[in-house]
Amino acid sequence: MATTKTPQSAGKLKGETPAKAPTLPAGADMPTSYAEQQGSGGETRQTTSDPALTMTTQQGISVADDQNSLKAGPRGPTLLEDFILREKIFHFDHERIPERVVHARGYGAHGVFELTDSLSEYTSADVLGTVGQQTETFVRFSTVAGNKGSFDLARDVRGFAVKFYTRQGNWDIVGNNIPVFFIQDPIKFPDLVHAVKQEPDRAFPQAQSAHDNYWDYASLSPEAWHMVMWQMSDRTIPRSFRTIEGFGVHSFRLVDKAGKSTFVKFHWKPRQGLQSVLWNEAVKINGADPDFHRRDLWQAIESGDFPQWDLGVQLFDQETADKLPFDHLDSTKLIPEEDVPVRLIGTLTLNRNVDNFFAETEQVAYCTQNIVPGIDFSDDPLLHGRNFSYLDTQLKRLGSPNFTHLPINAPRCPVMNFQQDGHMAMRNPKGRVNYEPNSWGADGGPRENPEIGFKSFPAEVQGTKQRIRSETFADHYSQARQFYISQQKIEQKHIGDALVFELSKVERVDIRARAVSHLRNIDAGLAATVADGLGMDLPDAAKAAKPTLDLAPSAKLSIIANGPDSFAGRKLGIFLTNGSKAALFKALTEAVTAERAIWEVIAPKIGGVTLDDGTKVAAKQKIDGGPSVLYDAVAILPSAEGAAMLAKDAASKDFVSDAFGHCKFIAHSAEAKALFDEARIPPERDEGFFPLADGKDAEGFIKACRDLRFWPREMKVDLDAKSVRK
Ligand code: HDE
Repeated sequence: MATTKTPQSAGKLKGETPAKAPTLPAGADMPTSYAEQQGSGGETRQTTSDPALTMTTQQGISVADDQNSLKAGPRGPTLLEDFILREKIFHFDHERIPERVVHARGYGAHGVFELTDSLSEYTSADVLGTVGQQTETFVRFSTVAGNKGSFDLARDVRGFAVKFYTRQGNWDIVGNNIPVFFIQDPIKFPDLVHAVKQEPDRAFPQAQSAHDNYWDYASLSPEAWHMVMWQMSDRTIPRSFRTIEGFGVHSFRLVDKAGKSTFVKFHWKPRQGLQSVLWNEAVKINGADPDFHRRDLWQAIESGDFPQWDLGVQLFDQETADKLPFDHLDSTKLIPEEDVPVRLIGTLTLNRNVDNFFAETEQVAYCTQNIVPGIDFSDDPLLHGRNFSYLDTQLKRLGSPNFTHLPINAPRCPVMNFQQDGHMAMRNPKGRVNYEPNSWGADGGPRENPEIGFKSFPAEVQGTKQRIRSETFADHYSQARQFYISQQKIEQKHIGDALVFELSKVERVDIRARAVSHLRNIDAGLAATVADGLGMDLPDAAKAAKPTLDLAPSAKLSIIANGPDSFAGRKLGIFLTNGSKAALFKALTEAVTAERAIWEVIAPKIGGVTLDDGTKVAAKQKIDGGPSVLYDAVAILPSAEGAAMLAKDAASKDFVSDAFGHCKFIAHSAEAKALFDEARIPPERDEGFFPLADGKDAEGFIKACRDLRFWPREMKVDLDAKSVRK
């Protein structure tokens, strides 16, 4: 008897009568596709009589029972003959692929890139040529040091990797949210990564640089200190993936049709503005919602609030490069925007969440070597190391040279060559010819195309073979100082706080001292602040290969100077109790919605509250699960009775005192006073507090929230603020 299956009748053998659906008790809610019954173990069994819904093995054999393995007698032993059990467990045992060595924790989304300004004058790349052209993209954001299951708000660099599926093949910009890197030579990368990840004997700390090994390495590596300054800034605790910049870091080349080359650095500028959280907040968010960043991105896209970035380019020629006070091939340096302006040429919009995290986000394989005709590499040695590493790592992680056959990695343009076979090959050419040159004429398969094929820029190279670092890479502190003096006062304070925090976790005193010795070459005030914060004497300055230059500050390096101009896309937490004023709640939610921001209700019980006019409002969070760290600003609107009750509740008091300590804008009803008093909020309210009496107050409050925080408060609530440099 023929037993072949068609896709339409998958699961059903021809000529077979489907089993009868079991009957449910009268009145039971009968699902259309399956019936429910109790299994012999008391569990719910869901069976179907629809062949199209019938479960099968990987070989397509219909499964009658997925809850009980085949046993000799009801109490076993289990029989080896049970191929259904063995196949299911076998597949489960092999579900994991190795996580990425670095950037293991990440989150991806699909999007589209639209060109708004043509670069055809500089490059033959099709993707950068025609204004209005749209190119499909896939973006993956990540942290670097933590394992796949680590928390989102680690103090860490964020990866910002973009794959463009262009008509000329895949182009990847595998960048970070920081424009420079820790090291100048790829041979150092394994040591850097070993040093920052968990210490090998004890396997902790997870996802943090605050430990001896990291600071031992950094303090022995002067080239790392520009990046260390960025790492200790609030750039490494972003509010959202939506609020980070992206940088290609290295110089690349654009090459025009005539073969002329122009250097280029790539930038992603978030339309949402730069935003970060405070360190104490980050620590608490990690406990309250370890998935804070992925949830935020997923929710924004799911609700249609698509995040956008402008792609910017810094274009410069060799002559300009020669005038810079450092070498643009050194990845520990950036080119200030004041020296070479960023030209915005297109917009990236993330508009679709993945259907399957594993298939897309986990299996996407970015490679710095993925460039298209019209784009080429510079001589940056770090980039050359990466060009080897990314291809190599995909073989380990994805297990086959055919990783480009996976839908997330497959180019959207034709792929034709004579590479063949290998594990899991999906793209298998037909025909007799699998080599070239061949003389099979029209049946001979793809041919080279000297006209449009990729040609490397014919840069002249010469030199003696040697293991040496260029003298032009030797200034390690000037740009570190420039970064520090470009920060606003409160940002400088945060850098000092972060250094003190991290070095306080370092056990060896000599490592702490060696770290501070570098700060002396960067900024005397910062070095003094950190030494004081650590309770140690100021060490001698580290030996510098070159004197530190006084470069002009660059406003583009500050987060606060490049923040958002509205509260759009951010989240207000509204804390309600029974009897809260309906008029205030209504005015507030209207003002938030008008600003294109979102709000969430927190209440003593998840079932919600009844307002003073009898309206019932559902809660999104019960107070214990919705601490104020999950919100950008808060409104505390209890009734008098509610406030008296909350004043006795630890979680409610934490909600208020954290919002206060984290410098949030706080709207409140007059009745909230009882709670504020118990939470020991100072009775004199600063200008970050907004008493709400009517709808107009609500608008004023939301307008104030456009600023990230009420920063003047931080100087009052933080003991370390005393030591901030005047
Ligand atoms: Fe990476 N890096 N990297 N890196 N990197 C990887 O590739 C490497 C560097 C960056 O979301 C790995 O597919 C070397 C700089 C991102 O999938 C690996 C060196 C920058 C991602 C690797 C560097 C980055 C990675 C691990 C020094 C910013 C995540 C898994 C020469 C410009 C991409 C993988 C994603 C991932 C090697 C330095 C960014 C091991 C050898 C500089 C965003 O191949």
